[in-house]
Amino acid sequence: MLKHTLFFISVYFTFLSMAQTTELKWKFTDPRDGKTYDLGTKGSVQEGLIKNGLLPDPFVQENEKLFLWVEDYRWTCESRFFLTEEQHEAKYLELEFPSIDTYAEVYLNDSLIMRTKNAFRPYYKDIKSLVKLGYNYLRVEFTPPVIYHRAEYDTMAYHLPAINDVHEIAVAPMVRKPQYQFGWDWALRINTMGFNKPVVLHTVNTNRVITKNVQTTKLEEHNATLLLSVSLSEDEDLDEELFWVSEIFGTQRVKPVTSRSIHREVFMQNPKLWWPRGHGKPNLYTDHWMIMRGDGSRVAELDVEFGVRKSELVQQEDKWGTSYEIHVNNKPIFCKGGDYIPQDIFLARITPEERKDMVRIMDESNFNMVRIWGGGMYAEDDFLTECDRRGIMVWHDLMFACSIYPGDSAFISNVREELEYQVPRIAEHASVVLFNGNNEVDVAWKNWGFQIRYGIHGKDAREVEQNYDKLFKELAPQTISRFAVTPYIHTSPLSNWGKKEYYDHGSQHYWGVWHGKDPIEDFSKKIGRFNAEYGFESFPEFSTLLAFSRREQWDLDSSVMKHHQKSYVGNGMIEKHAKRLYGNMPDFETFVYYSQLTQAKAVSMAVAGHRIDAPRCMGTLYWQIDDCWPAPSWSSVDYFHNWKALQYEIKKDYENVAVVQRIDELNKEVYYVVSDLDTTFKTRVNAVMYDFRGRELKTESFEVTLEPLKAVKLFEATDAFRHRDNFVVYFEWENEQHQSRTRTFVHEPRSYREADPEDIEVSIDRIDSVNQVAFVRVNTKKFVNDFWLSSKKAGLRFSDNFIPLIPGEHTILVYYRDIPVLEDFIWMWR
Ligand code: BMA
Repeated sequence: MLKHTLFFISVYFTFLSMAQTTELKWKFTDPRDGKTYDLGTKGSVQEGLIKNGLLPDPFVQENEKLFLWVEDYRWTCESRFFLTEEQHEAKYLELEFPSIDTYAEVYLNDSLIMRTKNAFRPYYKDIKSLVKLGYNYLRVEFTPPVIYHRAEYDTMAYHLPAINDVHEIAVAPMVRKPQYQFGWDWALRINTMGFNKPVVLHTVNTNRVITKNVQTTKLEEHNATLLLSVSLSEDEDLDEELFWVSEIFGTQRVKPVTSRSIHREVFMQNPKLWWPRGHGKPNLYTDHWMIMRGDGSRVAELDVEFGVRKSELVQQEDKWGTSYEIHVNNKPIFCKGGDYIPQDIFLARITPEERKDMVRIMDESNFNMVRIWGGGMYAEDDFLTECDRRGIMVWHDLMFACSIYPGDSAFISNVREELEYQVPRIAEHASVVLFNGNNEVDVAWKNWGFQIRYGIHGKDAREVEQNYDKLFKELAPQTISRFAVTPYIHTSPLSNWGKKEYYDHGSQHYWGVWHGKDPIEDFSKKIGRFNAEYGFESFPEFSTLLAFSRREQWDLDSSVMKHHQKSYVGNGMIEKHAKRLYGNMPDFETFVYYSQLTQAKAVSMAVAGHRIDAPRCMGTLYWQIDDCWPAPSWSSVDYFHNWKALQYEIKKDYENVAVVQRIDELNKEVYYVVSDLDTTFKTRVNAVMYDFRGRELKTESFEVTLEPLKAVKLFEATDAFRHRDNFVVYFEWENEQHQSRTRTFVHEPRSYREADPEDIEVSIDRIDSVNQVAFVRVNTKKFVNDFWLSSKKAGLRFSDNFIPLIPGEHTILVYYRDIPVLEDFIWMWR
């Protein structure tokens, strides 16, 4: 009998204001033979199967296919915990499931205590009256979404469109769990079941704080009004009058709002405002709060970090159409960044360090905004805190994407509970400047032919539209306004791509090149008022390819390569554009290299176009920053955080004061200086032009006065030398912090003879083992374009890459964890 199986539990005691927190350890049972295995404190049954050697790594080869059967069974997880007398006597004994995935029945000592149906919210249960001294047993029975919804699915009047759900029973929209785990055009399908976070037992004498929140409700020239709030996990018998003690704001009498929430309004004179990166300091305050009863007993005690700022989404009719601008503290901000997806198909194994590293990469690459895309997971606090501290604004989608969602009362109330938890938690972060209801749900219904494809007409179609309004125009904004002053928009994009006038109104996802047949140069020409998505795919570097394929499979037609390409458009699109830009690709390695160059060029063209177009265009977020497994995709850094060519290019394109290259209407290359600064800024831009033999041809110097959000044209490539074709132009300037910045472009209308291997000598010049930097010297006898230094070993970072090298000596800094040797490196050029 299962319940008699003895389990070990690992118990971590954390003493925090008298609280004991115990992370439960789980076992799971294989439904095929009844054998039990360790799961650990968190994770899915799929991860448990991998850990116990019952299934292989799903990322490798086509192993994903070996996981599909898991969804054909119900799964049981069990745990046992021991209660001491002291714990048993605690005032609250609470079980917390921070993110249980998704449909589960929870039994405590064989009695059903909870049914769960939403992985986006925590579940709590006060078990004080249900537990006994000594051992207690927990059993959780998971039902996969396809089984849970099967009967309903079979009798539905129409199926809810869910184009990315690859299962024949496509139920993704009905299920409140990350939508990409049902399959996506950059993700494998692994529909996890289990615990995204450890399940904890709290034995505490004071109620627990679930969310804390600080909202800047009013911002005037020299002062701000803030609303502070705290919500508790259990109903509490609160006094009519409580005392709120704050290190910053002093002590104040407050009245509870409900038996679980307490608010306090405070005023601040001359607050130090939180500013996005590049516009000032991201000032934050730290405070310690204590909420007490009249008799001195504590209701809550906590540390908080908050920022004072106001954010607005401004949409106004203007001479071009309708604007879409983020204003922070009354200043319009040009937003630069990308779209973020979950960093793994298995949420439980993404570490805080990996999330923080991703924010660090954004910071290093001069982002001031990241969009948390709606088909994934609500951002973790550690990610958002890192954004707060680095001044990276967050545009946060609610978790709905590319499907049609139900609107029945059970679904609505399920989402309401999710938002009541997520909104105050997320809105507390100063970095969060915008909530967006969904990704592409509105545009999908209006433009993707769902009505015909899914046979949704007449009253069914009206129901779809009513459901949309209920969810995204009533429930979401109403719930958000109860907890936050953060602006809300019901969808992104507001305007479809395609017709010319579409680009003049609101937000835009420009997919004309990838999903349409637009030429690649259209990236710099079809510009929305705020470009929240646009992108191009590439293949990851060789060490990443080796993580899932064998060398002999390095062929676009090998079934493993096809398997890892999840976009219906496929590798042909990459090949087509790469070939046009760079010529024939003799082998797979060259294809990988060209794919990255093509992607970098495509996105860079777009960014230059967007920045030059300011203030008509006020935002650029490319699709997509990261990956959830090793595979070709639109990402700029791969699953292992290796930078693709695009990431190096983006870093240069996103400088506050940047020299960018625009492809104009006549496909000419034109160089501009752009600035995001709030004030007029004067600088000198020096341009030195070399021929491919490294001879200096010409030097020019430009005194530029950069008005906020106005680009200054420097010159056209063809004007520089009417009689010469190929040349390199090296720009040098100072930014607003008097730091020297450089950027090199190659004007290459004519093909040239590529340097031979013997023309290039690569050596490790010096190792600085204190700072863990290797200085790699590259000596070239001939001109080398787009020189790419990569490593067979993963985990190296390079100061720059994919760069043109004029004949001579060049140094690339390589940041390492394990000292690299020359044999680790691979280099490519063209
Ligand atoms: C947009 C995104 C994603 C998708 C990407 C590439 O639609 O919102 O849904 O992965 O395009 O097709």
